[in-house]
Amino acid sequence: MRHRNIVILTGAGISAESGVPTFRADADGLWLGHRVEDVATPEAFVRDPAKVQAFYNARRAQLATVRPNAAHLAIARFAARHPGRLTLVTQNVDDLHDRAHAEIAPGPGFELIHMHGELLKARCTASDMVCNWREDLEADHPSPHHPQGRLRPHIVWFGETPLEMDRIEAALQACDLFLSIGTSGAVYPAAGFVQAARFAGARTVEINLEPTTGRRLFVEGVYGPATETVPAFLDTLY
Ligand code: BV8
Repeated sequence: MRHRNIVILTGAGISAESGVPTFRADADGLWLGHRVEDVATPEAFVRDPAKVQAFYNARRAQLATVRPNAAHLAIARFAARHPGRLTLVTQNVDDLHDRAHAEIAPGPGFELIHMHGELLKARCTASDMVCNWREDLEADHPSPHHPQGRLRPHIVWFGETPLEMDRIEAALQACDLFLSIGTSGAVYPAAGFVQAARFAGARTVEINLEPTTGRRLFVEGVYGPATETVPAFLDTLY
């Protein structure tokens, strides 16, 4: 085993070949056809809750039509046999990693962290209680957890604090291999994880369709579609 403690960061690119659209595909800088500030900030939710809920309702409903791809499954197969620690930190709010690891049970050292939340969960605005949620959310959706609460998507919007940062930082400090898969490195703090990994002395590899603007922060780069590059790269680890 060449590496004991591994951190894998994934972004929208790992789900692209499953049919889940990436964020920065449109040249006009729109985010899935919307301006970020109109659908992915707390201010947007206060200003126009119906628009924000509809944006997430459509993405939540789309999950029923997609499946994990060969890249998700390759990570799950690796997690099943890796005897050390494997921390999979995803920026994605889809459940494709969850489904892959439900299909192929991981080893004891595995953890999956959704640092930007999950489409299939809702959060009470009064109690912060999080519950599984598969249906549409209405603009002013009463919360079952609190009489004054409303249900919002359990999503980390711009300007909000990502989830599980302590666990992520601990994993980065202990890692000897850091893989960044299918992310443009446009959003912080996720885009800064590679620096923490390098500071910890880890081997750093960017695996993406093409080199990103953060390419120079990685010692190695592997380029091509994730369904080809991820299984091939993980095979080199044993
Ligand atoms: C924070 C959930 C403090 C929503 C997302 C002013 C005010 C407040 C904050 C800021 C500010 N200025 C800057 C900031 C920080 C801000 C930020 O980074 N802004 C950017 C725009 C500059 N960040 C925040 O606000 C974060 N919070 O900073 O709090 C803090 C910090 C540290 C510790 C404590 C507190 C919160 C950001 C979270 C926003 N929510 N998602 C939703 O999904 O609707 S972000 C969203 O976009 C994703 O989750 C992801 O993180 C991000 C980037 O997307 P990617 O996954 O990289 O996708 P993208 O389309 O960009 O790239 C896809 C890549 O895949 C491409 O490179 C492509 O080549 C590749 N690809 C395509 N196909 C394939 C492929 N690769 C392989 N195979 C293929 N087939």
